Amino acid sequence: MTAQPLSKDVLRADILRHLTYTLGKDADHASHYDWRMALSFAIRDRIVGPWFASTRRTWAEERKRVYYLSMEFLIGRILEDATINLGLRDMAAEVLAEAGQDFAVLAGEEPDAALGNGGLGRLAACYMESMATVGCPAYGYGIRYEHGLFRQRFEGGQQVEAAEDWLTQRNPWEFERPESAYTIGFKGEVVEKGGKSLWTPGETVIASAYDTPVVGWQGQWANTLRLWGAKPTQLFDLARFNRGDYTAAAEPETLARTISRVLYPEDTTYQGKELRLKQEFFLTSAAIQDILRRFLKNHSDLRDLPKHVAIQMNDTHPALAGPELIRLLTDAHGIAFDEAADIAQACLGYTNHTLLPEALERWSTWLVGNILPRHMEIIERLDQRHLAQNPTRPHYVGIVKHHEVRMGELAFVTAHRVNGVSALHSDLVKDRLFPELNALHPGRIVNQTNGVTPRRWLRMANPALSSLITETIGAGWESDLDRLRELEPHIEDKGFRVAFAAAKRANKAATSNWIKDTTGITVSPDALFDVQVKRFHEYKRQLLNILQTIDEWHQIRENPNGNHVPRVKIFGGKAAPGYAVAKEIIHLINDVGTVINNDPKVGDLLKVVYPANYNVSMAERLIPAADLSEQISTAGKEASGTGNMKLSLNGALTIGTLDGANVEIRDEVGAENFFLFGLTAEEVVERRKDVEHARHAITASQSLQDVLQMIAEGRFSPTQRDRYHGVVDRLWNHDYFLVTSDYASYVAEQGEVDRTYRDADDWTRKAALNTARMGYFSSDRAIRGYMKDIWDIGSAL
Ligand code: NBG
Repeated sequence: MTAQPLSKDVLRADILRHLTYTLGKDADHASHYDWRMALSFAIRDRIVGPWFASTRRTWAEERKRVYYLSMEFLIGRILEDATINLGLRDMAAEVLAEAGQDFAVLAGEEPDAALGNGGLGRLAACYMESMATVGCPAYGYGIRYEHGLFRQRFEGGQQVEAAEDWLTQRNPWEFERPESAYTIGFKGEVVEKGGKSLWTPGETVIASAYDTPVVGWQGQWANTLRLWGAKPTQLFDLARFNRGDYTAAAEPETLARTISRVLYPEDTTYQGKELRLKQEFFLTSAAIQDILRRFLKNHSDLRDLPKHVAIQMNDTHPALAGPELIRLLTDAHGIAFDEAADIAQACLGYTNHTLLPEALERWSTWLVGNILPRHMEIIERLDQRHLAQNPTRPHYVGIVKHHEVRMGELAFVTAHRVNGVSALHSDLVKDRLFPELNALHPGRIVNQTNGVTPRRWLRMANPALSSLITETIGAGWESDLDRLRELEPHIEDKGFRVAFAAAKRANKAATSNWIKDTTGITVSPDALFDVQVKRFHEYKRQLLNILQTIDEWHQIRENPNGNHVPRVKIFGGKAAPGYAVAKEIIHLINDVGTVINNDPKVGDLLKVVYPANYNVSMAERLIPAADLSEQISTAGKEASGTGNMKLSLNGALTIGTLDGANVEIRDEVGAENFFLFGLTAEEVVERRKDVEHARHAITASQSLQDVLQMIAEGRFSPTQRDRYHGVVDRLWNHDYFLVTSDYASYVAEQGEVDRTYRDADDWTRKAALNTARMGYFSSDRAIRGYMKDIWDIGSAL
């Protein structure tokens, strides 16, 4: 099953063969691009063996498969990750060096596959890699967006978005499968005939498959990520063309392709746009049709479906999976409605990723009825059936209410398991989001705390620390992350701590150079690297961080000879294009940075760095260089976080609230190795009951008054002094996310961070303990949890 051993000669020959015959290039004239493509094809060749072997075994042993339905897969680059998983990284580098090429340079030129916005999409990518590593037979189903998440740049400190174009270059990782295509219908009408409902769609498009193999650690197993591209059912209107109507002739094609053209850039707000609903159904219908076709190849009784099929809905975006499966079971295969609903439920699981009310999808019944008339009928019938089965259901609970289809309730009712993504979040899903449904269905809601893949996020991103770990505890921790605990006794050795600190220092030095190259800002690798990288959202409170930065600047100016710990404040992240408040915070951070970075009184004591266009590749660069991880969301708002796990795993200490997985991270690494501050989720609810909470918090803190005063005066926007009046006004009057209430304890805890950092050896001990105790947060553990508690599936390895 493992990848065949490969000699250097064979790899070299493969690369040259691809250069010559796949790219049509003579080695003497080949560009970086050509070499990267040739290398990628040669690596892909080595994945095909394990991929075929895995597929054959799954068929032969009639194994159950997991189908992971997700509107987002935030993959990043593939080349280096796949090469490392195959154990070919060093060999590939040597072969290329002999040809005068640098592996790292070539790998660094691969565009990120940015088919996702943030946490939800990156989690899906980690889970695909872990399912391949632990030998869980699985398909990921998603959309092959032509344009992934927008590219961000700053103009005058403000975010400007541009289209992203990863597919303008050839994508060497995918196999186009024109033969795997399904018709997806929209609109039209439903007619009753002989007790049967017949839906005749008014519009159709083709969903056409593109397969990317995903190989696990050491090439022992590989699964498929199947992304659907939209194509027209009718290619070209020749009659119109012949009449001279050239633009109109291409119209059907343009319209169809729109469906897989672009990823919606909102991660936590839902817009109710028709095209988005069409995208969701496009993915879901293609996936369900594909699942049934595969099942029916060697089974005939659809009642056995749950024995062979587990379908996971990644958030509510694919929540039409239930209605679509029921529709096909009833309308196309003649199964009675109730039985079809039971079969669907036994197959389906639903993961909730957020409690934010603005993120919960609710489609108007008018829109659903218009775009998917048959599904609207099925949804209403499911709602009635649920009420009939649960007569005590309160009148205000249900799938269809106030002329809206509530996708959360739909997903809950159609699934046999519903899960949250951290212990705290799962409790809140029970108590705050679905209390009534939880009472009717005790035990349906379970927890699966998120995880991250240590192959990409430690082994690949942090070779310096990875080598030290392997030297210290031996190989194999990459697929058995609990083994990091074996580091603990070594942390008491001075020699180990020196080596640990040296690895961090090397990462910081490399990142300092990169910061200089990308932003022009000079930073010292000896300063404390304080990192907040994530999407911009009010609840994540980048604003709190920049307020504290202003306070720090103020302290330095007031007392330039004080005992200040030099810091580099590093920000990274994008705001949804329509999210004005988040964009204003981005602008403020850049404005504050301009003032601080050019203040001669400050020098190396404080820098603010915000490189544009944060993405997976930038995360791989920044996370290994971080000393401090900012996880400062308003408690009760961050479902889990996964960046928090990556940073701690790479030896950063966290400053954070008791929110999401921070709670469990702190339990694992030890309270003494974590900087805790702020209100708890329960205190947050209490605090909001005081309508004057912000006024009370501000008047109690001289430092906060000073900071707000400086912003209001225009100290950071001298050319437009009132630029941030809105920001200051909101803090005084509408501080829903309790920035002001948590300010004082945050600033105090940052002081504790400084005191700890001054004792470099103690800091290193704490950092190393973070790494050693993060084994629990491997996505392998998370996937094994899903396999056991939700999917009821065994490993094939
Ligand atoms: C995000 C949450 C994060 C969580 C990830 C993955 C969405 C809608 N939600 O806290 O905000 O870590 O999902 O579960 O992206």
